[in-house]
Amino acid sequence: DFSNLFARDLLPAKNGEEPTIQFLLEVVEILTNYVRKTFDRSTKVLDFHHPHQLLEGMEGFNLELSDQPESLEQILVDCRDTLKYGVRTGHPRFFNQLSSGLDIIGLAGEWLTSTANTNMFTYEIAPVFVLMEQLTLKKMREIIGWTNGDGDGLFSPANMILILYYLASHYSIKKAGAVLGFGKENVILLKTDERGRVIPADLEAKIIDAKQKGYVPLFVNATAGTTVYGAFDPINDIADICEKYNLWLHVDGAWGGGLLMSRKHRHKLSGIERANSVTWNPHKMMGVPLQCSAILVREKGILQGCNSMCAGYLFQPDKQYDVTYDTGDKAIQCGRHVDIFKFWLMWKAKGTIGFEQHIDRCLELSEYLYNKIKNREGYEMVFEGQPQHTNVCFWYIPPSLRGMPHGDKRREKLHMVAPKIKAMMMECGTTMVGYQPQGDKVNFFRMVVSNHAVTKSDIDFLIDEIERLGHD
Ligand code: ABU
Repeated sequence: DFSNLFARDLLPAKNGEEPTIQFLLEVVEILTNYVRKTFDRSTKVLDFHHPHQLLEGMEGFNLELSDQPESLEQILVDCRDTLKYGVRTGHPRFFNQLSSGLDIIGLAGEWLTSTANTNMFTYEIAPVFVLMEQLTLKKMREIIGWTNGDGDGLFSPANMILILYYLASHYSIKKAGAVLGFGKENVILLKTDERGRVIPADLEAKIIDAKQKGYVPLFVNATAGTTVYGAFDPINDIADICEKYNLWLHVDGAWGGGLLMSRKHRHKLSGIERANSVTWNPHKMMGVPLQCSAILVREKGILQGCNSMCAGYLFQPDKQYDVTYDTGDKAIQCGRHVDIFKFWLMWKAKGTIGFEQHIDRCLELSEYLYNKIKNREGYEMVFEGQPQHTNVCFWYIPPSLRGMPHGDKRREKLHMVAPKIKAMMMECGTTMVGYQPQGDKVNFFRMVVSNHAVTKSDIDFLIDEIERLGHD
């Protein structure tokens, strides 16, 4: 009975050991129940409520903060309800985001990380985690193809760390241009082909144009796995141009970097070893719990050189150990969360081979979806041909629009279809998939697979659900 117990009764309180253990066991039961149900397809993906409903308070669950402490019983209710009204991103029918799934080893790693509750900035308080990070980053650099895995890196949300100028890419690059003081107008967008891949000739033309205007181009971002189309830019062609004009080449492999683990698919990133820097987010395609985002650079010492502020109270040079293991001065922030342990633990538990199997399987599942719908009545693909990544982009055409001539009226109506179906999916709680417009294309569905729990039956379910909800 926790109704008469409060946080003050837990450790470090005198006699706090027993209630602490009992309380934590209750929490573990809540979490393990949640985990069990996440993989149970009869459980909904979400129990949707509008913001005003949650803010007004649900029965027994009030988001308002109070002056007086709540009992541990209420705290346990708060834990249960927080999960109840959230979204099960590990559910096999959650396809909404590039990061999805619930890896049990990764979860254990995250729990351990929170228990250790330390900070990555110095070896003195995170000796094991700092070494794990260094070894894992070296392994990733070897996989990229940099000689001996030399270079540097950090697990830290990444694109902002780099100096930015040219792109055809994720909006974070444009945002970084603004934050870093270059200005959005100095971030130049490149033309892409119908599949969303940069056209190298356009890059070269824009470099020449910028130089003629007296600007100094310095940075090119190539994307390996764009967010919507899953497109891979031709890195070798872009690298040739960067070498010719002496520009820094960054490869944003946040989404597509995971394919480096697959002997079958890594050719899509061919040329990545020529990059000066790479972003690679294991929390996306590799199923590592959020957040786990690596920035890797080929030149050793450059992170320290760019970011070091030598804060004397943290990075004393006269410590008794090799202070090059104090990684904090390389980062743009001070405190840094331990993102490495869950990834390192998963790598230990699966082996490199396990990640390869995961990647290959996700790609096979999206191929299954593509083959299922490419000629199916009521579907139109957004671009021709097999997708490069797991992104399958398509329109669902409800029966009432199928005979309608192409033109503004049809476009207007089609634009409303995906949001309407998505809203119904969320109200029913059965599945979630993303949609968006892109350029002159009206709203379409973007299906992605990165969750190791997904099977062909879940892909079939999604299609059945779209047709059930979209049947007018
Ligand atoms: N970093 C972009 C992720 C967007 C998405 O999950 O769709």
